[in-house]
Amino acid sequence: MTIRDLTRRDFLKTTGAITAAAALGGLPTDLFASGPRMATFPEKRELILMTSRPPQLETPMHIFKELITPNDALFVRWHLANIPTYVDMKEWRLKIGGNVEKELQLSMDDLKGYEKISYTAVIQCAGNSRSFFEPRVAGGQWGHGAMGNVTWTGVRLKDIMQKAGIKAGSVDLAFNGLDSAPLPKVPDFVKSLPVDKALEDDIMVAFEMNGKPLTMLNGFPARLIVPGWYATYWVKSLSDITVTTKVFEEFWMKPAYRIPDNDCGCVPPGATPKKTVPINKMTTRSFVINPSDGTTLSKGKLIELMGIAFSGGHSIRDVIVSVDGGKTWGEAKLGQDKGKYSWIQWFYPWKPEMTGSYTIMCRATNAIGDSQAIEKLWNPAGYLLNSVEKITITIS
Ligand SMILES: Nc1nc2c(c(=O)[nH]1)N[C@H]1C(S)=C(S)[C@@H](COP(=O)(O)O)O[C@H]1N2
Ligand SMILES: [Mo]
Repeated sequence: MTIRDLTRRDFLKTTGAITAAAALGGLPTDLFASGPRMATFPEKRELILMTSRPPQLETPMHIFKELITPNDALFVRWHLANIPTYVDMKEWRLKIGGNVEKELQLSMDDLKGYEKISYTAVIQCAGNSRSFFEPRVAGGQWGHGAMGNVTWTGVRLKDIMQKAGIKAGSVDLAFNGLDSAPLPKVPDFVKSLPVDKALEDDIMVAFEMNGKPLTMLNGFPARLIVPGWYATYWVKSLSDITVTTKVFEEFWMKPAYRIPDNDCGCVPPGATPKKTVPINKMTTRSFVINPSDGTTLSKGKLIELMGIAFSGGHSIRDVIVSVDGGKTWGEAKLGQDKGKYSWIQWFYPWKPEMTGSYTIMCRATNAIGDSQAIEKLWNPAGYLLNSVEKITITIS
């Protein structure tokens, strides 16, 4: 355990709260004071530990000051405890089968024979930010760190499928990886995409992240990339692609990973959706990254507020920023544009002239006008959260 992700002020604040509780005959003094539990896994720096079997690791927010998330800092999420820890590349093949003209078994060299493509894309877990749902919902209690921005390199799924030849009457492509469940009762993690979606130009079978082979925990040796859509479809350690003639509705497509079938993907808190559809593209989001929540800064000094914004495959048109809790807003300057799937940095110079507490907020709008609401939406699985985020800082 470590306290390195808490500012001194946070630490004192937390300790103060615990001491007060302890004085009331409540908690042991060290229960929360030590901050989030950290762990170091192979090829990873110290990250926030959610669970260790299967590995689930969250990225601390300060990492997002960087436009590209380093490989060793990218979050990790697996569903099943039997994950690959070693892959013999002499044996590994990507198998393509089902309703195709010609079954394929591609080695890594075969895969690298297709035309190479590369782009930067946000990877975000469908459950990112779930711990901020009100009322709370079951499932992994992620903060905001189940996301990252990575440059992916690989080949087009479309080119591989063209070689295999999808036969008439095909409906879905199902994707399976090398992981498996320790108990036969737990369904294998298999995800599917409708044929039309799977054959879009930008769907990638990636073998590199930020110019290096994928880390084992992020899906070595190859994974699917569905840019703009939640990472649940980005099947890691890909081993099998099967073309189906029926809608693929096994556990991880139904009942898991579904959202209410309406415009907001939401229902009133506590309600059960009447009809659901598989989760798909990401909502528009933005965050204040620097300064971090709870920081104290000096009066009369120019600060550059900085953050990030992204949307489900649409560029960010603008980001507006408020330093007075949403009463007034100004437009931020946007940073380097790395394409519609990447996040973009925003910058907002500000010189606080008075001491006190300030609530800083940001709100992004994408190229087709989708934006962020002040009010939080709700659904029972804790997906799609994209309300306006705020942080509080002190000027002294
Ligand atoms: N084979 C396999 N692929 C998978 C998963 C999994 O459990 N097994 N989880 C998915 C989910 S829900 C997420 S959020 C991302 C996480 O990717 P990362 O671990 O590289 O961050 O992988 C996706 N691909
Ligand atoms: Mo996820």
